Amino acid sequence: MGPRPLLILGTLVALLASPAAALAGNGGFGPQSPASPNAEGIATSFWFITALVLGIFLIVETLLVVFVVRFRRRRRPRTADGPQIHGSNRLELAWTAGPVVVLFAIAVFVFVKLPGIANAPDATASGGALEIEVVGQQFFWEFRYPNGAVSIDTLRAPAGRTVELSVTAPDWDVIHSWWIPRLGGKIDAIPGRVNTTWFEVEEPGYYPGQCAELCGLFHAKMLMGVEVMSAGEFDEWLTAAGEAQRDGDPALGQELWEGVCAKCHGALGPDGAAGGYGPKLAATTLADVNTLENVIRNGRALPGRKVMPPVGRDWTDQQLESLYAYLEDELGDQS
Ligand SMILES: [Cu+2]
Repeated sequence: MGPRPLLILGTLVALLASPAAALAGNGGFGPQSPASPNAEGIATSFWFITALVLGIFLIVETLLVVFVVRFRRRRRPRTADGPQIHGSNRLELAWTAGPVVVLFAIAVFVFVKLPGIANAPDATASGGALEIEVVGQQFFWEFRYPNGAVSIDTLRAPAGRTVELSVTAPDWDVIHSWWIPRLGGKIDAIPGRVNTTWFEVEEPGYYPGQCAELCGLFHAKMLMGVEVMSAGEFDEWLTAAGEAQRDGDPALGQELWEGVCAKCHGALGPDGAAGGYGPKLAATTLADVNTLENVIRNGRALPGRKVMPPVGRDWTDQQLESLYAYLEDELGDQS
């Protein structure tokens, strides 16, 4: 073998080795390991299509290389035409039927998988499905549980039970997208519209996600996650949170402050880091409950420019009380 074929062979081997690296783990282009049946359906479809695509790629590239070598010019003069070949019914039928079969296989596979991805299973066992409202806002996620409890950015859920999510955004806000990769596909949070999705997780743990629709300057701060606990732990938490939040709960207040206020305005206190957007809030401003409520409910606008969205227009009084309770605790400690 001369130097040129060696070079070609070397390049080929290198190219064939690279998909292995690309496919390895979550650092590659594969989906994250699924933890819910709908995510499982998405991942299986992904790998089915990937296998077909890689197979076709190998066949096409191998043929290409074989033809390049076999039908190379050799000693024919540059100006001479190669042999003229016309028509081959069998070949033409094959390259028409082949892609049809491949596309049909993909369509059938996906349509078989789709109901298991889109529809939550009928939850007759274990107390039926748990329904949670998910509201996407600039720049946080709010979760409302059946007993009135609220949490911010971390959705808590029981293991082994179907959780159905109604995903939306308030009228004055923009479109966001709910996405916990290990628990299913993306679902848009659209102002004035309710989309539904679901998950069911067996393993307690934390499943991180992120807003998947560019929704403004602090889009990247819309991180969220699902904290899955055992059914007993979850029931305990939900009951306790529901009761505590009725009269203002500093724990929820902290979630509200950190999830809603601090992302733009920075941490509390003179030593706290400044926010990336919006002024750092002075303790005196935060202690003035009336001003605070007005800004939270109505936002702030300068002529022709929206400065701050009305983040808490839909908040319950309990949510405001919770925020005040937290601020009171914190600011009291600092003075
Ligand atoms: Cu968003």
